[in-house]
Amino acid sequence: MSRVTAVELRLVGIPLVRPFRTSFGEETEKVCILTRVETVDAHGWGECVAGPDPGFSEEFNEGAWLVIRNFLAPALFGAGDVAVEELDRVFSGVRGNPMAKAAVINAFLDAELRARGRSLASYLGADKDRVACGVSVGIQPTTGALLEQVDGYLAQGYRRIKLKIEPGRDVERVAAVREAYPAILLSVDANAAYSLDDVPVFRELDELGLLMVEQPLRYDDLVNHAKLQKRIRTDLCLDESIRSAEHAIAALDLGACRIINIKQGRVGGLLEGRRVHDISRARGAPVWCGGMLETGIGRAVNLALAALPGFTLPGDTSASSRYFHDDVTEPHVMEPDGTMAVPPGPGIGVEPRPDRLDACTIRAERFEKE
Ligand code: SMG
Ligand code: MG
Repeated sequence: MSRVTAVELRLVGIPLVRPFRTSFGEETEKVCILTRVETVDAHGWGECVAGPDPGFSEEFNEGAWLVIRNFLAPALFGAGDVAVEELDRVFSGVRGNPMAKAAVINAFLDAELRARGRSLASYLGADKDRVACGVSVGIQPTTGALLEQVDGYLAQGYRRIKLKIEPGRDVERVAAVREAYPAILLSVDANAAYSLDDVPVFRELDELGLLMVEQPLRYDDLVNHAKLQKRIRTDLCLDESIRSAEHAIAALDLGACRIINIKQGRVGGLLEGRRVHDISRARGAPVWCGGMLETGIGRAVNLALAALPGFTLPGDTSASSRYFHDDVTEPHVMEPDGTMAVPPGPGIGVEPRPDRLDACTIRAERFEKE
């Protein structure tokens, strides 16, 4: 329970170590909003997983900025003393916009936990202090370039390789990686680039022993995912389609997927992320922690969530070095055994380094309770 006195937003930009190409676009720089919430007791940090354009979801940086400035921050200021569990109610006047809400809810929770000296992982109910790491490999210009990158990541210790695919750059490339590495945990992510007409493609992928096929069909289409799942052996995993615990229940009950990629930022923050974990676990569905190329702030949040007991598959929680030469926090480092430490300190357990934060800030704005 605490009272919010100020909310600060920063749009930050950090170059990526290499371009990241998916079926819906390419990024060469990470540009996102960092949130800082001040309460009467402490301050906390959050990160919005929206990007510069509405390509992955309807939300995008400039829109999220306005939602926070015009609606979420005023609602927080008006709420007085609140507990993090009450924020769903405080924000009930704002439909959707889970990424904007997550950025504020997580920062508030961080402040609460810092004030109490309690780590996020312990608050959430984590049962481990290290998590297994996978890595997501963007679409490469050639199969040779893809094999080279996979090689490099496996040498570093990553425990699961996920290949981004799109029509025309799928079966042949995935088969080449499978041939080179017959025994690795291998999955693919289509980011909604296919339709039910592509069942033959998924039947061919069925022969390659994949851990899962992630989000093959439209971002909002549970029914056709259920139809596809009936026609192939490989487990489907949903990402874009799951934007709340209710979606997770619907997807699992419909048979639209057997595995869920939990991105807390996509479902409205840590508490909703934990709900998705809980309902999946109760239904026996494995979950894993997705990634949105987060800075060290969002990565610390993901590591804490990924330490919950239902996260039984390696996630897209890769080391800072996979994304940035110079992160905003101290880098999160992966050991050669392919695991990364969950920050043990109070709250999310990391702070932005002031010099780095200033260097990568594009714009900042501060709102105070009147
Ligand atoms: O954070 O390592 C990461 C990226 C993981 O592939 C990844 N994310 O659909 O799962 C996904 C994509 C979405 C990010 S595109 C900016
Ligand atoms: Mg995905």
